[in-house]
Amino acid sequence: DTPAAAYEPSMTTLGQLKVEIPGFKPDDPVMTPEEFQKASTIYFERCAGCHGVLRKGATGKPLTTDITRANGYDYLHSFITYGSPAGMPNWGTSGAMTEEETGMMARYLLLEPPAPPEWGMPEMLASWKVLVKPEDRPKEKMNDIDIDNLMSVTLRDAGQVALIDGGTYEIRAIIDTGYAVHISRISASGRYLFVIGRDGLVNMIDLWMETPASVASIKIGIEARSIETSKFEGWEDKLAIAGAYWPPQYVIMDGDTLEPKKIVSTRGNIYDEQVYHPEPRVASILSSHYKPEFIVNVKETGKIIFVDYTDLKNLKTVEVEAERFLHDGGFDSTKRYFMVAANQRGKIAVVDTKEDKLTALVETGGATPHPGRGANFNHPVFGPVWATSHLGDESVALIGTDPEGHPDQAWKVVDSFYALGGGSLFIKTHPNSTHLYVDATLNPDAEISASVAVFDISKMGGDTETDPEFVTLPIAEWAGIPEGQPRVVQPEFNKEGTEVWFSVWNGKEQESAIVVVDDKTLELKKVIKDPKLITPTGKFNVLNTKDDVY
Ligand code: DHE
Repeated sequence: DTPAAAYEPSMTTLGQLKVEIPGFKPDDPVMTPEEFQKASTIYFERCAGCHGVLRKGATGKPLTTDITRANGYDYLHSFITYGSPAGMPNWGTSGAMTEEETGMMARYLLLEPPAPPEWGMPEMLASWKVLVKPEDRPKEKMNDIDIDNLMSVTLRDAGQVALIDGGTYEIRAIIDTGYAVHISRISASGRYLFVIGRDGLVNMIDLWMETPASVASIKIGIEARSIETSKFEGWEDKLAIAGAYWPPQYVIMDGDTLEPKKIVSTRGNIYDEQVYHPEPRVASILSSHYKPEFIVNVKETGKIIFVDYTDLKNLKTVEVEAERFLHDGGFDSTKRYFMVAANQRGKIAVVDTKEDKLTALVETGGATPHPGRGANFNHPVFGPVWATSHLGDESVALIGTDPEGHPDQAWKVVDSFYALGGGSLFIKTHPNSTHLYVDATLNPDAEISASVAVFDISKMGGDTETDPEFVTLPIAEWAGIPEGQPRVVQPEFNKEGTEVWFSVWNGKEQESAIVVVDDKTLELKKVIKDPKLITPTGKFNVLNTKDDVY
C-alpha cells in the first residue's frame, strides 16, 4: 500500500545544492522527500566518509542497493543502532542518532543513492573570494605571536579553528572555516595557514596580520579532506593543492589568492583489477622536498600520483601502482621516502620521492594501519624507523627506513608490539623526545579511549619476543571534565619538542579541553579550557607541520 505516485522523482537540496531524488520503484520503502533530504544530509555528514558518496565502500562496507536490499531493513537498522567491532559506530545506542533517525537511515539505504552534482571551474570560481588582496596585506609581521609555536586546532563541530599560542596557551584567534576542518597545513615560508573543511571549503589564513584572519577562501568540492602547498626550492608559497572526496578530483590553486588554476579528475581504473571506478577519492596529499611535485594518494584505485607543478598547461604526472585503499601517511626522517597506509590490505606503501617509484609494500601484521603522518625515531637496535598504530587492533609496527645504514631492516617490520588497545588513530614523537605516544581514540572502552600509551624509546631492545613496557597517561581524567565520554585524540608536539598536546574531544554541548603534557617528566603541564573550545580534534604546530617533523 505504498503508492508509487507519491514518490515521484523530484529535486531536493543537499547542503546548498540541488540534487535529484532518484526514481522510486513500486516496492521502495516509504520516504517523503523531506525525509529523503534529511537522510541524504545525515548520510553525507556521518556515513559518506567511510562508505563513499556512491556507497561503493572503502573504509566501510559497500552499501549499494543489491547488498542493502538483500540484507533488509531489520539488519540495517540494527547495524546502524548497535555498530560493529570492525569500526562501525553505534549511532543509535551512543545517542548520536535518534530511534527515528536510525529507522530513517535504514530505509534510505534501501533506495538508490543520489549522485551529487559535479563541481567544476564555474562552481569554484563562483565560490572563490579574495578577502584581503595580496597588495593590501601586511608587509611585515604585525603581531607579537611566536608563529612557529602556534597551534592550529580544529574546532570540529563549531566549523572553526582556534590559533593557540604554544608559549602562553592563550587563544590568539578563532576563525570561521568550513565544517569540521580535517587538517591544517602551512606554506613553506610559515606565513600562511591553509585549512580545509569536510564540505570542501578552503580558508587561507594570514598569520602576519595583527589578529590572524582569512585572506582568501574557495569551495573546491562537496566533500574533501586534504590540502597542501608547494615546498620545493623556488616554489615556496607559490601554489596550493586540495583533494576532494566528491567530486573525485584535485585542484591546483594560486598560493597567494587561491585562484583555481587546474582541476584534475581522479576517476579511472583500479590499479590491479583494471576495472573502472567512478569515485576514486583523494586521500592524503604531501609536498615533495626533492622535486617540484605534489604526492597525491588516490584511495579506491590504489594509485600514488606524483604531480609535477612546474607547467600546469602541460601537466606531467607519474602514476605509481601501489595498493588500496590509500589513506594517511607521512615522510621518513630524511623526507625522501613517503609511507602511506593502504588500509584495506593491511599494508604500508613506500614510495621514493627522488626516483618517483614504488620502493616497497610492507605488510604491517596489524589490522587497518592508521598512522596519521606516522612517527620517526632512532631505535637503539634497529636504527631509523617509522611507526604506525592500527585502527583494528592494539598493535604498533616499526618499519626500518634506512636502506643505506641498515639495509637488512629497510622496508621491513623490525618489531611489532601492543599498546593500549584497538581504535588507535594517531602516533607521535619528535626528534627531541625519547617518547612514543599512541592514542586509542575509537576504542569502545571509555577508559582506554580517554588515555594514551607512552613508550620509552631509549629502552626499546632487539628482543622482538618481549613487548616494550608502556606508561598509561589518563589524559581525560587530568582534564577534569565531569560530563560526557570524552575521547583523547592526536598527540602533537610544540616547536621545541618539549611538550605534547592532546585533544580531549567531548560532545558538542559538553566541555572539551586541550591537555598539555611535559615530555620529559610525563606530568601534566596545563589544561586549556574555554567555552569556545568546542569539540577540538586535530592540532597542528606551525613549525613541525611546515617542515614535516614527526
Ligand atoms: Fe581523518 C587525516 C580521512 C575520520 C581527524 N583523515 C586524514 C587524512 C585523510 C582523512 C584522507 C589525511 C589528510 C592528509 O594528510 O592530507 N578521516 C578521513 C576519513 O575518510 C574518515 C575515516 C571518515 C570521515 O568521515 O571523515 C576520517 N578523521 C576522522 C575523524 O573522525 C577524526 C578523528 C575527527 C574528524 O575531524 O572528523 C579525524 N584526520 C583527522 C586528523 C588528521 C586526519 C586530526 C590529521 C592527522 C595528522 O597528524 O596529520
